[in-house]
Amino acid sequence: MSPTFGRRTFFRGAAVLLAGVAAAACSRSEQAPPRGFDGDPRPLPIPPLYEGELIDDRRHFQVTTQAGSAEILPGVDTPTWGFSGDHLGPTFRARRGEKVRVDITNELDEMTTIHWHGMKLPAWADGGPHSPIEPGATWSPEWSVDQPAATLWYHPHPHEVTALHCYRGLAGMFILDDEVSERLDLPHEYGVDDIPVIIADAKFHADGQLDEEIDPTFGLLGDTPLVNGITHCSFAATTRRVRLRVLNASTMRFHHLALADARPLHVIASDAGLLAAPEEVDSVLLSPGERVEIIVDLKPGEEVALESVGLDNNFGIPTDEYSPDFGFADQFTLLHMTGPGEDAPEARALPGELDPAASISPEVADAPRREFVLNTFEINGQVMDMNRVDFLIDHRGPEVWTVTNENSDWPHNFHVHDARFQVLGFSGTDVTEMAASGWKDTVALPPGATVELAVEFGWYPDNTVPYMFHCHMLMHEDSGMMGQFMVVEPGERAALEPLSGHGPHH
Ligand SMILES: [Cu+2]
Repeated sequence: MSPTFGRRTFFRGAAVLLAGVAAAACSRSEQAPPRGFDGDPRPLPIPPLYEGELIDDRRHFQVTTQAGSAEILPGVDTPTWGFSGDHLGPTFRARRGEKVRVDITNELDEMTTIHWHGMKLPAWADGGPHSPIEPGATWSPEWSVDQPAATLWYHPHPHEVTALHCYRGLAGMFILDDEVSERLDLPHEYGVDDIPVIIADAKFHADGQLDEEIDPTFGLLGDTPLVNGITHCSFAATTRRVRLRVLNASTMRFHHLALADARPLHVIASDAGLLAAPEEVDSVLLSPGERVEIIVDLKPGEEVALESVGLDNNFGIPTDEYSPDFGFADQFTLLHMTGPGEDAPEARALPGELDPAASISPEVADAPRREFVLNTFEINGQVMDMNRVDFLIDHRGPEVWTVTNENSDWPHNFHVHDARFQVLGFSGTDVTEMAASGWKDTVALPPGATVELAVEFGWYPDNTVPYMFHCHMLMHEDSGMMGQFMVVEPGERAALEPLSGHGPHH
């Protein structure tokens, strides 16, 4: 029996968007489901695992960025971009202590960059807007993995066109392992019981081409959710316990994740690695760029779906006719799951302790403090300028950053490169769904909210190349909601090489 289409699955704008496109498609709920959701679900595609070539203690990876086409919708070829393939990219895997080198050859006909989201690494290797890879060129960053096990990801970061490059399909997962993660009794067989779940969204023209019109308010916010690159899919578990590594790779959409039968989620890891202990929650909110690892136990023959359930509070955004609808009340079935056969061995008790080091808080009583105010496309009243370095960090210790969303009816989030942070607390909002456990690198901000962060940086002093901090709603980032900082030796001044036509617009 195939899983049925849940009552929660509908999209408020679907009736309009689907008019004349899929009017004939049968719908089992009153509202039409997004396009591609009729019929039985297809098997969840699993991006290939890519462990590179280990030579001595150096792991060597090679990828291309290329154009292709993919069957995002069943039976329809949609032009897409991918890494070493048509759409999305392989899942990189490396271990703490290893050196990593990646050769990225750009086979697209325009410049892009590749950024390692969540990685602590030298600024020249970070892949931000200052590291363009021109068509036909190969860029070869190298770094040493020196951070705890985590689910990271990689995606383009060219100034002003990041959203479009990600939307076309350039996104992949980067799993890091370490001694702690390898010792734990957690599902760890990639594609079997350790499953990447890359959530994105799209909007389509009638012919199945991606609709790339960038709305001045919503950017490339899509009406159709995709998991690992396709609509409406199902994972057939062969074990009673699965670990979902969930990445919100959407350019603009937040997802409030829950299981369809409202059973609790067991969260084991946040953006930057394992929690100190599993946390049982009813739901978890992922803003663009955030990750969460959850454990789901499935009985033989059982069916359950991972859903995006609407937020009753609309993330603190007024629901009057003047306020934009960013989709916080939308409900989607993201991924159907079916349980294993009767002969699947019982799962053991979940470890009570995961990574004890994750509970250690940085000492911030005397730490330097900085304030960031987000408003429309500006941070602290300024839009991004690739020739302006906003501040220097010339010490090895943590800092306390206070970030405020000053907009009354826009959501934002905040991501810091070469860093991880703990959320010290939120104020100025009644919304409580923001993911705040453990070490993170991206945090969601409802309208009016202030969040206080204890931030730790990777120490790779370099006064020539900056790191980025920005809103990870990619249309906001592309529109200027980004700034630059450098990590430098004590007392050192910035020596940023001025860019002259070095960006995407030559
Ligand atoms: Cu924003």
